[in-house]
Amino acid sequence: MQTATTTEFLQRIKTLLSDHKRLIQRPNVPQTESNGVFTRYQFPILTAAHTPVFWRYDLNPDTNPHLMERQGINATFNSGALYHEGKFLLVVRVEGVDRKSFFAIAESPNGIDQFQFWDHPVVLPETENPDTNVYDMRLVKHADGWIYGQFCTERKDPDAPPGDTSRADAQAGLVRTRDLHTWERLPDLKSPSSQQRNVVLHPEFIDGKYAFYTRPQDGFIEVGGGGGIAWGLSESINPAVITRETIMDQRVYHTIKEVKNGQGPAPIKTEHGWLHLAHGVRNTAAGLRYVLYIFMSDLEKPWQITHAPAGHFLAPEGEERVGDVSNVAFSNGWIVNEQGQVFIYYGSSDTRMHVAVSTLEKLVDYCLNTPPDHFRSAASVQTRIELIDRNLNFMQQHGL
Ligand code: M1P
Repeated sequence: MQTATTTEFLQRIKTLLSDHKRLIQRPNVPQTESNGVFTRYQFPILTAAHTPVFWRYDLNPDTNPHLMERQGINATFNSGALYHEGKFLLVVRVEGVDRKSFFAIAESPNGIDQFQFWDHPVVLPETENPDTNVYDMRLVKHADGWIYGQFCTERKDPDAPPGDTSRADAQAGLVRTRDLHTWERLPDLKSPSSQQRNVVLHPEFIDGKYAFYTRPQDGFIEVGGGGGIAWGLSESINPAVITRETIMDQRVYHTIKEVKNGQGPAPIKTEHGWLHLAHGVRNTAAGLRYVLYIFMSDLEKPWQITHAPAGHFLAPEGEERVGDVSNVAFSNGWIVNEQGQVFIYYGSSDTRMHVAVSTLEKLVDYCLNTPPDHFRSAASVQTRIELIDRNLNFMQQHGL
């Protein structure tokens, strides 16, 4: 027979579970305002509160009589994405209160709500040099038949002077899987750069080789002289070794990618070229500002950019602007469905996940027909005056 205390304890668990279920099942709704390029959805699709109750609480009254959260979750953000067997899957960067990130799969039937975590996080095999922290996985279905995960593996910099407990070394970790349950760890990518982050595998072979978008950097935070999205080829994937990196999208003074940039998810193939989503970073008096931008590269030569709209495509707004690292929009996952809808998954301020929805047709149009950057205020004014004059004529003709 259950005692009154046990009954009360079980009732508290039931309340936790039903609150959680209500959160997961809350329908998401498109925001009423849209800039015509994409539509944001009103609610974050994943927050720390979306992680299962049984990941955080010890549910046994003998070992946790106060029903306390024993292993809190701090954030759920920067997720890779894959449409697999009819499901929208995110490989989420989950960060515990212990500051360690790990990966966990959340699935949704429609890509905009009901994201539910699988019962267990991903068990990521380690190399002989264990990762201290892992984050920001990109998922790529490659032409070779495997699903690859590329992520940042971070370890303490072995050359850090004594007493420097924050200097880190970032490299590109690689795993592969066929079912997203069992993962094979491959050696970390070797490249000419001392550090790497935001490394993404191109989904097709190029001249029979594996191709990578990389982000060479000199230090853990500063990219130093090596900044920009780069391109490199590797004869094999096990191990992946790039001997030559060429910058294909460089940082530029007084733009949204002045300080650094990085490839987002793997590009999407369209009849007009490869469609890319990336993040650009600039400095402000309030710290770094991360925004998303889009560009297109040549179908045969994906390292050659053909169209580059000026400025940001999506910037953090409203609650997205506030979090553990404020003023950050970051994306490493997007999905195209059979109807050509594009689900853009982005993390805000290193805290939560959102979705914005567009279509391939709109994104290609945005890419091909948005004016490029002319890098000077006077040139920007000129480009805008051309638009204004065309519009004033149109309005006059149509009695607007
Ligand atoms: O904190 C903002 C972002 O910082 C890093 O991005 P980048 O390598 O371009 O500086 C990453 O750690 C990313 O996860 C994070 O969102």
